[in-house]
Amino acid sequence: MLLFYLFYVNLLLVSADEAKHNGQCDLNTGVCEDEGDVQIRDLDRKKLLFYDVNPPEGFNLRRDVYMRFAILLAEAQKRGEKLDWQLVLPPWGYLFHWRSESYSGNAKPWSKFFNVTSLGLYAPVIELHDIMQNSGRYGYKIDSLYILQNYDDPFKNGDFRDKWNVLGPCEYEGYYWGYHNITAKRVICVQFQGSIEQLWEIIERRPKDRKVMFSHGEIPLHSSYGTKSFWDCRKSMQFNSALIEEANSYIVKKFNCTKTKCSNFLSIHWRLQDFYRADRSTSSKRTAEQIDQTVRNKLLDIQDVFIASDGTHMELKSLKAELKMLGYKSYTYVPEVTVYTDGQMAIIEQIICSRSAYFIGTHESTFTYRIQEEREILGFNSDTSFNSLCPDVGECEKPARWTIVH
Ligand SMILES: Nc1nc2c(ncn2[C@@H]2O[C@H](COP(=O)(O)OP(=O)(O)OP(=O)(O)O)[C@@H](O)[C@H]2O)c(=O)[nH]1
Ligand SMILES: *[C@@H]1O[C@H](CO)[C@@H](O)[C@H](O)[C@H]1NC(C)=O
Ligand SMILES: *[C@@H]1O[C@H](CO)[C@@H](O)[C@H](O)[C@H]1NC(C)=O
Ligand SMILES: *[C@@H]1O[C@H](CO)[C@@H](O)[C@H](O)[C@H]1NC(C)=O
Ligand SMILES: [Mg+2]
Repeated sequence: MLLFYLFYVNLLLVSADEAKHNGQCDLNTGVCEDEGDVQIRDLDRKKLLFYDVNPPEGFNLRRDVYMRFAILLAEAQKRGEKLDWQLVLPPWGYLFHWRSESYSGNAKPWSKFFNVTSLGLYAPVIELHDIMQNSGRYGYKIDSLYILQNYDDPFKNGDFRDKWNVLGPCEYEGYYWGYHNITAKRVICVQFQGSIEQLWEIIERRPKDRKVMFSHGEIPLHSSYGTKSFWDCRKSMQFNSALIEEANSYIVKKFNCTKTKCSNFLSIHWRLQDFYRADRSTSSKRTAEQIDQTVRNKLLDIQDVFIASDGTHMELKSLKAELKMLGYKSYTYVPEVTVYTDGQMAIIEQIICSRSAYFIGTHESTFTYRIQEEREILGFNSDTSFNSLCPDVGECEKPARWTIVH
């Protein structure tokens, strides 16, 4: 096929009087590849694993989906298998929560949020734009795109077990992260449940495939949640250094703390907006009261409270007023320069929370989970991290403790 292609192109070349080029040339424009394009062939020798995630999922769940794929690949390579595979980092398109960002269609690379070098020390990763820059002028074709779907009845016969089942060719309704020039040679729907390790079985259906994509990457589950590999991967997810610097300087300025683990402020993650539900949410009054109870019960020598929240201006004003009445000084992160995007500001707030003496999060929020993990990595006593606000009404559940494994 490739031979035929080159031959055909060369014929065209000759007729276009551009015989001096030996590489590939665009059939429409007659433009021939330059030296940079030679890298494509190197990339072509790599096998690439792509995935996308259900559009409504937020940033912090997506971080967990990344970990499932990164661990899948890293674990295989530790066994000496799949050494020629790389994981393509799916750029960050428009997310529901990023309100102030107009949807420009420009998906953001991972490097805006994370240190990709550090990710790469755990698993072989590559940013999508790095592939596209080298994709030549022919657009980009994925060999097989598998669209994962849940089973209608995951607990059939009372047990949830690993399984998958090919349904057949179907349509992709996604948008390839906004890249109009990516297509797939074949699109296949697959019912799937259970461990992500099963993806290798699906890939092995077509051993010649070099570029394989899974849509709905959130469906396969961790095969080893909370294990050492889980934490090794989690540790490699270092944030972009400019965001860390920004959080550092905020912490120095507001709390005069230069240590990693600060002792003089408490932080909370007060999740509202789409999370709000009468039997799950905590009012500003009850939030302030719980902070005060914590400080008293734990005998913390703290007057400063950092608030991370997606609440409205009014909600925050109300919480700050409640805290003031109880004798606390409260802080929110407001950037001095508007160079940071919504997603980046959320990370800066997470970093600040991860360094406070004590943290209280929102029950069942993945934004909170990521802060708790960060605190485990920094070596805080778990008692200071796995706490969540009790809702005004209803039961007050204790958060699960996923403590670090070294
Ligand atoms: N700046 C800021 N943004 C927040 C905060 N809490 C939530 N957000 C925004 O809302 C998004 C949270 O959505 P997710 O990442 O899905 O996390 P979650 O909604 O808390 O958790 P799940 O929906 O249970 O997965 C973040 O990425 C932010 O954009 C906060 O404290 N500060
Ligand atoms: C990214 O992470 C690597 C590995 O931990 C580190 O050596 C490097 O300094 C980091 N880059 C930046 C810009 O901080
Ligand atoms: C595909 O599109 C992206 C931007 O959407 C562009 O950067 C890239 O050069 C294009 N590649 C090809 C092969 O057309
Ligand atoms: C900041 O902390 C240092 C010790 O870590 C202390 O010497 C200094 O007085 C503090 N500054 C303020 C303004 O509190
Ligand atoms: Mg969410």
